[in-house]
Amino acid sequence: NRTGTRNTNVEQASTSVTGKSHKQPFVIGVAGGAASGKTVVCNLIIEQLHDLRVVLVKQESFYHNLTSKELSEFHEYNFDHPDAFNTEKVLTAMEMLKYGKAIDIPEYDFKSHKTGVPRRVNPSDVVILEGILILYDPRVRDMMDMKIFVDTDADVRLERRIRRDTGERGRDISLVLGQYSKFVKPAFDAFILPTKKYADIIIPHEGDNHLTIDLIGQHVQTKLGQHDLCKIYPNLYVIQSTFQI
Ligand code: UZR
Repeated sequence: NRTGTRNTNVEQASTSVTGKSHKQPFVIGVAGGAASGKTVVCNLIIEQLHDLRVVLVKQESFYHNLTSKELSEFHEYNFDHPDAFNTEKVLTAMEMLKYGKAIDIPEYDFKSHKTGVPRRVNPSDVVILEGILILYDPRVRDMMDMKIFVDTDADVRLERRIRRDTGERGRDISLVLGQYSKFVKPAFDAFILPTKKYADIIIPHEGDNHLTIDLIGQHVQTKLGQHDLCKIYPNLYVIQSTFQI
C-alpha cells in the first residue's frame, strides 16, 4: 500500500537522524472572505511546490454537526461565525500532523451541510490550512509558519458566490442574497477582515499573482532546506570527532 509506505518513510526519516526529534511540516494558513479565491491560491502554491509532499486541510471539514432542527432551517444558521467551527479539533489535527501522525479528516458537503467520508491525511513537508476564519484563533495562528490573506473586493466575492452557490451548491439566488446580507457580509466585517492584520502576505486576487506565488515557493523551499541542514550537521560532527580520535 503506497500510502502506508509513504507514512512509514516519513516516520523513519524523522527519527533516524536526530534520534528524538522529527521533521515538522511547514504550515501555511490561507484566509480570506467566502469566494475570495482561496482555493485558486492554494492550488497555485501546491503546483509551485510540486516536488514536495503538500497536504491541504480545509477549515470547513471542522464545521460543528448541525442538529436536525438547525439543518431544517439551515438558511438561519450562521456558518460564517467563528463558533460554527470546532477549533479544538483543528488544533488536535494539526498537532498530529506536526508530530508525524496520519489523521482522518472528513470532506464537507455544502449541499447536505454535513461532513462525509473521512480522507486519510498523511504527514507531509507542507500543510496548507485554508478557510474563511483560519487566522481567527491565536492558537491556530501560532502553529503557522506563514499566514496569507486573499484580499478580493466585496462585489467580486458576491458575484462569484452567486455563481458558485446557485451552480455547484444548488441554491436559490434569493436564498444566497438573503444569507449574504444577514450573515456573510456582517461576519466578514466583524471577524474575517480583522484577521487581515495577522497576514504576512496579502494577495490581491484580481491580478497576476505569479511573482507572489513564486516567492512563497522559494521561501518554503529555503526554510525546509535549512531544517535539513540543521539535521545534517550533528551527523557531520559525529563523523569528524570519530576521525580525530
Ligand atoms: P468558501 N457555507 C454554506 O453556504 N453552507 C454550508 O453548509 C457551510 C458553509 C458557506 C458559508 C461561508 N456561509 O460563507 C462559505 N454561509 O461557505 C465559505 N452562509 O466558503 O471558504 O469555500 O468560500
